[in-house]
Amino acid sequence: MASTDEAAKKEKKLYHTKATGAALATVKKHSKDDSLKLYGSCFCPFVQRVWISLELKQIPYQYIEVDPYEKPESLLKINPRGLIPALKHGDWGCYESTVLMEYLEDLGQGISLLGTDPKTKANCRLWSDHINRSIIPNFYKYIQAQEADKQAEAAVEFKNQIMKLVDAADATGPFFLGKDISFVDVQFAPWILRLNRVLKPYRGWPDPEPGTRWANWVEAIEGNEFVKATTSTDELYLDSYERYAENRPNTSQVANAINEGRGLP
Ligand SMILES: N[C@@H](CCC(=O)N[C@@H](CS)C(=O)NCC(=O)O)C(=O)O
Repeated sequence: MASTDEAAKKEKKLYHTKATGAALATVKKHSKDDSLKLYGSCFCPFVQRVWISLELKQIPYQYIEVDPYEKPESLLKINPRGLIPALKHGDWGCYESTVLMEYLEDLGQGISLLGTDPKTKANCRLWSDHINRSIIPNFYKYIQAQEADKQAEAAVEFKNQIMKLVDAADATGPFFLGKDISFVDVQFAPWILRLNRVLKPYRGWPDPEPGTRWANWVEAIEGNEFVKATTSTDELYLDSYERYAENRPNTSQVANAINEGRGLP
């Protein structure tokens, strides 16, 4: 009985509203006013995609931490749906992480993540679509599943969708197109980071088998300096995702969409 009482009393962990570790240092470096503003939250993987792109390209920007569940007016003005990431460039604003990554690419500043070859670009867009449509929704299905059989089913599907991407990647790697990080890697990186920090503790997600193509990819993402610069300490992710792992009501628009069998918002 005591253990049930303890469980009932267990304090619910909430999402964080301030970056920690290396990500906090980056936030501080980018706190000054700039014509390019990224509205984001420290725990959000969709934001992290855009944030990594800015860091990789070394484009000057201002990082503005917002709580997307409080939906401040400054965010709603850019994105009436109140989702982050949102980008403001001068008087113009836009949202949707993939669209924003393409926008930064089109600015033509810093390194290019898509390159110039039309066929390579089309291939990257194809696999970016696979990440958005088939990998990410299965990440949430897996973390939100409560019954053991549903979790096992979701784990298989999630892994299968990842392996399709691994099979489509350059054979040597370690990144999707070869030795350099590019668009598809950045699209996937935030969820790769959350395998070890979220799916492992909450669902027992296994470490990749050493020496495999998949293991080398994960290692390369974890070791990239610009990915690291946008990553908080492990506790921030563990706490922020407890509400997904418990599938608490009204966790987020993403969680609702998954529970209702819809695509990502
Ligand atoms: N499809 C969007 C998804 C963005 C998204 O769902 N962001 C979450 C935070 S990780 C959010 O803003 N949630 C607010 C809410 O659920 O109301 C994108 O790629 O930018």
